[in-house]
Amino acid sequence: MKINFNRIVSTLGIATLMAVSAAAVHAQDIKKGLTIAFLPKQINNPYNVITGGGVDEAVKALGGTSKMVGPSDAGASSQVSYINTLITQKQNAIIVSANDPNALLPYLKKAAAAGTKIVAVDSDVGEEGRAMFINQANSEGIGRAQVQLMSKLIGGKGEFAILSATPNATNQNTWIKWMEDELKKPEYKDMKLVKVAYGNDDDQKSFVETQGLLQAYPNLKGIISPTTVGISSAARYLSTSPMKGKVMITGLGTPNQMREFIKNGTVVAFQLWNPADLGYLAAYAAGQLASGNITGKQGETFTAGKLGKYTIGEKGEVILGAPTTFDKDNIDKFNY
Ligand code: RAM
Repeated sequence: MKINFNRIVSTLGIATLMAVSAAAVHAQDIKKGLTIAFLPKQINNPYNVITGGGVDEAVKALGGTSKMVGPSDAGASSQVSYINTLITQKQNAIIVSANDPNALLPYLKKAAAAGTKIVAVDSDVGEEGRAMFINQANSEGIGRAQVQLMSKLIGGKGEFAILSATPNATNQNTWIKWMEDELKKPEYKDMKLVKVAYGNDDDQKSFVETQGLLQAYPNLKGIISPTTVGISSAARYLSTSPMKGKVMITGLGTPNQMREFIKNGTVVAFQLWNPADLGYLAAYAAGQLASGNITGKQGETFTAGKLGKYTIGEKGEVILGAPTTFDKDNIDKFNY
């Protein structure tokens, strides 16, 4: 066979040129000196600190400046004053996880009118209040999986309660709605949801609420806590209670906060996604929006650095991926 070296060389040349120009276009695509602020539900929650780390990493990779600002409590209107300050500072984008979507809406609209791109992450503010929502996983899937896990843990039988975050948190309320829907299936006919309690993503309040649930419902077999603050407080309470081993706690927690409770047998299994990846993805979305590369419309695609390419779904939603289930066999593989 005759090898045509000229052809190989020129093909390689074209390929190299294409790669170089693609990289150049990509670099030009991002606005210079981006300013991106992350406003979590509360700043002193390890989950949000990890998410903020992901935001910082991505904004750095985009050549911009990031900061995390927010309240120390997850109260309904405690995020408002921060939005007002960010408007005055003319940030290019705000990434927000809402404690109460209704309380934030007018202020986020004001920010958008002033040219700031709004990306909701973790807990949505509703379509009117943002260009995109970066969801950790499919909300229906998260809700259904929590009930499936609880059913497995208590053998499909008995009373259980939910220990949620704040009463107005969009994410927890959406998940609870799907949990209730899952419970309608015939295979759960012997399981009964007796109460939804709210620990407000406050460690002490969640601890006291756990104690209250165990006292009020002596036949309680389980607690689902779909919040990293709630599940770790509930596990801490249970770990020294005579009900340890008799009541199953599951929900959404960070492996680092839950490790000791898995190891000492208080908790058998729980779930979460990587909060750092969530922040990283949200920051890339914010950077691409602020650079005018996307608008948040369904079907648009964008690249999110090391996480690769994402397509915007219905109502501006982008899903990070499927959650992980942690137990004693895999928990040590995770460090967040
Ligand atoms: C808490 C917050 C957050 C939620 C996680 C699972 O840290 O309520 O919004 O996504 O738990």
